Amino acid sequence: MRSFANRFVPKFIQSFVENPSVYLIMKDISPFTLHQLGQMWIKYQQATREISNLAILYKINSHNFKNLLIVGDTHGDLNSTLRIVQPFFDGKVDSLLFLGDYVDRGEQSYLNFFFLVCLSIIWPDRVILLRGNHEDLELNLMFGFYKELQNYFPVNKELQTVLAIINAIYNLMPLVAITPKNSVCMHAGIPKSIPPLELIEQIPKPHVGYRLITDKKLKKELHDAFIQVRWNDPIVTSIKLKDERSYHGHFYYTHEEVQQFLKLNNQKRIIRSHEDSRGGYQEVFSNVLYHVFSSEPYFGQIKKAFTINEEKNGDITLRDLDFNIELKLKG
Ligand SMILES: [Mn+2]
Repeated sequence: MRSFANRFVPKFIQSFVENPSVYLIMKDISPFTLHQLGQMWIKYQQATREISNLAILYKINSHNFKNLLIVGDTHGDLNSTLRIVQPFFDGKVDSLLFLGDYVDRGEQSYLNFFFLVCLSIIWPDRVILLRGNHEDLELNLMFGFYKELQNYFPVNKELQTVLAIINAIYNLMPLVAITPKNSVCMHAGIPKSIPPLELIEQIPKPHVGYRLITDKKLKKELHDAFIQVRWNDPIVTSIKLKDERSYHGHFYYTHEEVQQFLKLNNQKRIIRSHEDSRGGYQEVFSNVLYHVFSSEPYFGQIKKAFTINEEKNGDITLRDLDFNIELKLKG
């Protein structure tokens, strides 16, 4: 079992992380008080501050890098999450990178979300949580998380406090991570403008700070990038659909655009999640765009879910949720 870091972590966070499945049976009773949730937000804020650049574009430190596990959408499925994090606790991987969408659709969004936030508080440089399109209160109203929270917090005033805490955490999450083997990881994909990574780095932190940007053109570019890295989908076609809207009402990007983006930013590949219709894994564009989804089973759409493992020696493997090797992608 991975030991807790020396830094001060409240006891309730430690006991939750040590035995999260105990809480799975408490459907309508929150394992945390409002005060504890507030403490989690403060601790998360401190943890993100400790690490440079964590809020927007996180470069995984190649100095300490050994073995990284990249995880797709888990959507309120704590059972899948608990299988996925096991090799981290067993010391088989030393870092976890989650691509977003921790809440909605599944039945345990509340526990799934705070379990991951707690891991990130304890190991801020080893457990990285990117923001997906479902880390958004408006979406949570429609896709289940809000309703689940109402069960835990039936008193409206309390519910509003909890929502404010959750929103504050959403607004601090990084949007893109770069691995030591030059994989650009983000929830959905590249913005329509095919920006340099330096532009993405300028997205305000917390993500609500756009009003402070006076340059109107820049403000729009940054806001578009903030939305589109969490929404845009790849499209397999030779026809360039530059202005075509995707299924989700955002934009498509092509194989050619992925190559352009990688060349511009001197990176090797993109790893993303977001679309359950692509199943647990897909090599969307040969060698340059990999899709991974990590919640199982997922409304009959995904029978088998996967994660991607990047190792120091350059091996990149596709693994199932119990860390068994399915396929060698590179190495
Ligand atoms: Mn998504």
